[in-house]
Amino acid sequence: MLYHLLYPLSDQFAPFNVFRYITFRTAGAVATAVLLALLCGPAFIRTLRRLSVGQNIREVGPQSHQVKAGTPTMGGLLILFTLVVPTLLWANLANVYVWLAVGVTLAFGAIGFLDDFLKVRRGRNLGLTARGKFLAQVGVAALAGALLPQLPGGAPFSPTLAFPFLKDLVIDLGLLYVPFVVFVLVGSSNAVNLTDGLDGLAIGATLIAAGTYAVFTYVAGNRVVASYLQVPYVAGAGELTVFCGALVGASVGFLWFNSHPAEVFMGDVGSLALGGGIGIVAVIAKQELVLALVGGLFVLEALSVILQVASFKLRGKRIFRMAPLHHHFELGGWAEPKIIVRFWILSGLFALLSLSTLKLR
Ligand code: 57M
Repeated sequence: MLYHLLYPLSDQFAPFNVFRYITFRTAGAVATAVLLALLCGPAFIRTLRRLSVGQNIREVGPQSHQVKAGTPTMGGLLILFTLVVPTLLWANLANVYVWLAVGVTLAFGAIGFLDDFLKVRRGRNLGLTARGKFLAQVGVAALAGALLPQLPGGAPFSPTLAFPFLKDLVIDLGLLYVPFVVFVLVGSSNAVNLTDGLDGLAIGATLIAAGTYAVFTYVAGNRVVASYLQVPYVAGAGELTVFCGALVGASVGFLWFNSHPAEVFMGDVGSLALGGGIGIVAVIAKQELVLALVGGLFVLEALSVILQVASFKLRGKRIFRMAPLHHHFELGGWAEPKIIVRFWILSGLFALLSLSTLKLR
């Protein structure tokens, strides 16, 4: 909004010329999101407590988690508020990708909210059925995938898949594009959801992923840089850098309260939204395959569950002490903070590796 209000005044007041720069508006979005979260967080958490929106801890979990019972959950509402407001404040609202990213994030958040709300109201860790949740996610993702090539304004969005390292390999997915987008969005949403099992773990990894995609979207939206680095140019994708900046700020702000010992959990309203938001940014920037690297921790956590369940069903034996992976180390005697920080370090290394794909082609 500020872009539309202040940039036109740059003729009368030259300093307002800065509002044309994505970098400046991204920095503004980061700062606004952090400030908003730190200002609104305490009152928001008090409200969750007053409304008894507390986390039910499942028996199956590590005993160490029982002390967390009653921790306010649905903190994802604060993340969404401190993500969307700065985005609408600092991004160019004529950019259709901004609205698609915000829309997909909020839609996944709504699915998570319903799940959290049912869990809290029933006083048990049983919200939406796994099938219901999955179908709702597939529906939102399919709509986003179908809409993308039809979006008004800007250059037509081609349903193609680019590959990291292989600059000349671009495949037109045609009708397979929608199922592909569904796979990316539903996969990333559930991967973040599974990862969100230790204080600050998911939000810290999200912070790193959002900062990494701020680079990828900036590059994708800049014709000169995209051409130099030989990555797909997506006209208008640069505005998503502002969205990624707001997501970095919102993550920093939430981590302030979610750090161990957590005063609040994000809930499915947060984890599903964050995964959906990172996923749609990766799709628009045409950097979907590299998401497996940027979100390397999320992939490891999801894989650990898939392997554990498969092994349990096929062999009747577990591979890990418990899945997802963070519980395996917890049951192995690692302290929670140590697991969290080491997993963040892994996330950071994955992010650096992903950025190397910009150069190694
Ligand atoms: C998402 N939710 C946390 C919190 C958070 C198939 C199976 C692997 C599915 C999986 C599952 O149900 N995952 C659901 C993980 C839960 O966190 C809540 O959920 C929101 C995110 N969706 O925002 O509201 C618990 O995680 C802890 N937590 C923190 N700090 C945080 O900042 O400590 C969360 C955020 C919270 C809190 O204890 O209650 C969760 O873990 O459920 N199931 C599992 O992950 C279970 N693993 C399992 O069953 N493994 C089996 C097989 C079937 C894979 C095995 O290994 O044999 C774990 N679930 C629980 N505890 N509750 C086991 C440990």
